[in-house]
Amino acid sequence: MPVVHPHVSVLSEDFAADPYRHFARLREQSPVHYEPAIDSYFLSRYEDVRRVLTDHEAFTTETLQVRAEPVMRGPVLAQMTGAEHTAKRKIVVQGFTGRALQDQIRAIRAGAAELMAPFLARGRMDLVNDFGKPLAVLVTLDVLGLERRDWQQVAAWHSGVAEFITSLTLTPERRRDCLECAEQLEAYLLPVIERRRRDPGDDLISKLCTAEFDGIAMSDRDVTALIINVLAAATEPADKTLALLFRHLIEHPEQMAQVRRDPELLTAAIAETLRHTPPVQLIPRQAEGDAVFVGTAVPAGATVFCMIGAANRDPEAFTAPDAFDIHRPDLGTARSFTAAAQHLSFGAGLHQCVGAAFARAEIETVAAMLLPLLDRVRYSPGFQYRESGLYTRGPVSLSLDFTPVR
Ligand code: 2IO
Repeated sequence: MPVVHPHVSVLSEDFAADPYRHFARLREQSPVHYEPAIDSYFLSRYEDVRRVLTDHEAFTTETLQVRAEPVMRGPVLAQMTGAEHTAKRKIVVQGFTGRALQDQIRAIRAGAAELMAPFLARGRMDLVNDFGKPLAVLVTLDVLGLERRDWQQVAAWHSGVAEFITSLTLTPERRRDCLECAEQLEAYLLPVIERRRRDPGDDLISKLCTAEFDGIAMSDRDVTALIINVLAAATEPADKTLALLFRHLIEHPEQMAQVRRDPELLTAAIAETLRHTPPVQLIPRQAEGDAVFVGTAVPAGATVFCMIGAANRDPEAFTAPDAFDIHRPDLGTARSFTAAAQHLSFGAGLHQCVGAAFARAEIETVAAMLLPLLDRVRYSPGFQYRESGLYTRGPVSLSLDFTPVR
């Protein structure tokens, strides 16, 4: 029987209010923490998390069949293995690097400029709700080649899909609503896919429709799942990362001043934001066989959640891990968006985030535009900082006052 620690439940309100307060105790006293209510194990040590993510044969992504496929309407990239995975991953990587990425950066600039314009003269903006969330959806629509004018509808369907994949528990009613969102999104996408097959353009959907691997093209179901996968993965963490970056820089005025003076430091600030407060806090895997961690056994078939926030704060991996420090020598900024990253915020191993370079470009582009325009940026009077989410986590809002720059 697994040991249950009644004093710390990952599902408690206390944990949800501030997970970071519990990480040290979990790593030290319950590094393989079992939650009976959802029959899952939570790993919090850096070494264990890295092992699970990199040993993709012992810890598979099969759990996504129930955690993602119902709303993705088909298999996503992370579920695939072998030759199929290699080929389809290559196609998606191509859609997010090189010339495609250069075009995307132009679209990000244009979208960001348009969205921030009405707030600049006012000297007040909620970085999450006024700016980050709509921007994340608009940018993703541009990348996919979907109509910008449908953004509110797509955003609404997306939140149902995101709720499904990022919930540890769902009531039957919420589950039904989420599935309904996914079905409507699928119905919206199918005619688009049909049109792109006939008349492809430069966008990612066209690439997915026309790409071939070993002479086999992707089915409508494959393309649908990959579109919804990209929609969720590019939208859900984006506003959170941007807001967390500004939160850290406001809380550390000396580091804010350094980044303003030397914009080259922005990359390090984003990498440290990802390490310190990862927007994706949990990555699920399924144990293929019986496994043992620091003396605790995990049975074959068990669901194992990698706690990214806890692993990134492990003193065995980073010195003074709770400090936000863009100059930390163990961050390895240059590697932070590649397979050699020290932090685990993009995962690790075979299924490491395909969008890491895109994510970096997006946050860097937008933050570099915002910083010079938000002079003396600070929290609005009476603003109370609050985060939400266990799976993906970020500020509920970030109301900022600033001196408009003419
Ligand atoms: C549906 C949490 C949005 C991914 C999942 C299989 C998506 C997969 C992730 C991230 C971010 C999501 N998992 N990106 O954790 O593609």
